[in-house]
Amino acid sequence: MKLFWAPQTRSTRVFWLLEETGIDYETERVDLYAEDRNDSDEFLAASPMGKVPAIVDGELAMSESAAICLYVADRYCADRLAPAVDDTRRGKFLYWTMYTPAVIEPAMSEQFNKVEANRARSGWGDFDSMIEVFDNALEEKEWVLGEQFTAADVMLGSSAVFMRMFEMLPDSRNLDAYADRCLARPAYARAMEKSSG
Ligand SMILES: N[C@@H](CCC(=O)N[C@@H](CS)C(=O)NCC(=O)O)C(=O)O
Repeated sequence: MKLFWAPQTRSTRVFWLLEETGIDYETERVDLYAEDRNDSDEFLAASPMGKVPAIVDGELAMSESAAICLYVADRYCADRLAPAVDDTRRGKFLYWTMYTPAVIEPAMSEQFNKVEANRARSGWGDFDSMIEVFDNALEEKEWVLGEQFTAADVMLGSSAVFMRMFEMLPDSRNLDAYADRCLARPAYARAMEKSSG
């Protein structure tokens, strides 16, 4: 498996997931800010929009961090990082893995850019409802599905850490403690080291 990445981007979450799996992988850094950016055909086949992260795994070339997390967890770490398809927790696992790109990120972007929210018309609701739902999901839980850490926590945890870094995380005991638990994982520390550039 090869991971295309750039420092301080969503690539970190895929590094984190790969470190959680323990599988071997190689990496190729993409210079997103090069003046004469000349992306390789291999990278563009994986990421037609030229965005990181992206992976190539044998004949598969793909991008979108949540899709990559689902693919890698299912393919290489089923049961440990992803509940099986016939596990009753599977639906919530999919819901929470997609919550980052479908709800957290658009709501964050709206908040950050001071765009007026329209809760009913936006698929992601608004920033405050996004936080409330996220926070409630972690009430008395270590990880979003309970005791088991999964790929959904990689997506959600990276978002919680990111929001805290940008001082967007409101006072919330659950989310703050969750971000701390993510940061304390050895795989997270290894991912930060490898993706710091
Ligand atoms: N929805 C995508 C977003 C990917 C994305 O926006 N990547 C940014 C870095 S975090 C990027 O590659 N930007 C550079 C560019 O668009 O040229 C995902 O979750 O993977």
